[in-house]
Amino acid sequence: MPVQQSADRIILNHPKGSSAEILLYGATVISWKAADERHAEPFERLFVSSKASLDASKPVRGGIPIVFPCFGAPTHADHSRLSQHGFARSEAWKWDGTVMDNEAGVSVRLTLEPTPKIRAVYSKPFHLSYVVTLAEHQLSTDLHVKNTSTSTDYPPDVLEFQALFHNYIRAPASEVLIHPLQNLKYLDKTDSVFQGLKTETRDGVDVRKMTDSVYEDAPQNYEVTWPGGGLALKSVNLKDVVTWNPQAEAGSKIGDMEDGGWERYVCLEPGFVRGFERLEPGRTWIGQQVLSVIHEERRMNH
Ligand code: TA6
Repeated sequence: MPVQQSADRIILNHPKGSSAEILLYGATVISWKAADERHAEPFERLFVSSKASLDASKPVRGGIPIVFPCFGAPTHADHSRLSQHGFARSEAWKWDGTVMDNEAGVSVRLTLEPTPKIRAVYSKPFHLSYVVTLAEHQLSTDLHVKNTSTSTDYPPDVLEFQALFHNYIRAPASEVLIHPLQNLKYLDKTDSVFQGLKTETRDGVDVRKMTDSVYEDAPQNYEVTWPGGGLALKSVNLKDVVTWNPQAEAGSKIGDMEDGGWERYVCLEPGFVRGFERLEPGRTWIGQQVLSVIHEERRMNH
């Protein structure tokens, strides 16, 4: 069966062998398995900590949590009562059906609307829908944000938000290189002294030391590679990109991080997180990413 449902998750199976698993909690993709030309057997592409809670008690430490409507600690008055990275990753989403089921891909939709619990901390009207599409060697995630305000008051009831896909990519962290980020401006969140923007000088960006960088106005077309493997990531409407690996320094202080977990992933997170997207009443914004398997050993532009 291409789409299987259980009480807490949805499992997608592609006829060519790839698979994906999505928790209703946070609409968090917690598994994506795909083969490549050198490995006929599909294998796991995402990292989920063995200490992660999958019981809806806290956001999942791994997979693809959705960050919405604020990235990091809230900085906008509309988000002031929200916790870090907003509520989308810690709410129960609703199953909304299979969108597509054929050789090209298997695709499902989940939705999230204001609940009493959300309304208690966030007053803006919105409708989120999230489409996850599995192909033989690709996983796509599309977040649709609609401003459902029907207010005719002036000024209009604009929805101001940030959004990001917090991808935990399974990879040997000491060996990954990320391209092409050279010459981009970025905020180095590990530097507590200098809070301005730095310029990336590296051709390939590694995460061998603690890394938490927010790149602005990025190319939306990246490759994460390591000897023997890699993934390509393309995004649409997600102008910024974050690279994160806490290393032992910060990773060992994360309660639900498995021992040495930081050695087994790199986060590459496309988002709209510098400034706020502004959505007028009735309008819909779509942020999309496509993760694709890289088959051969290569580095972008090398
Ligand atoms: O996207 C990077 C980041 O914002 C880091 O600053 C880091 O702390 C991480 O996300 C994880 O956040 P979390 O709230 O999931 O512990």
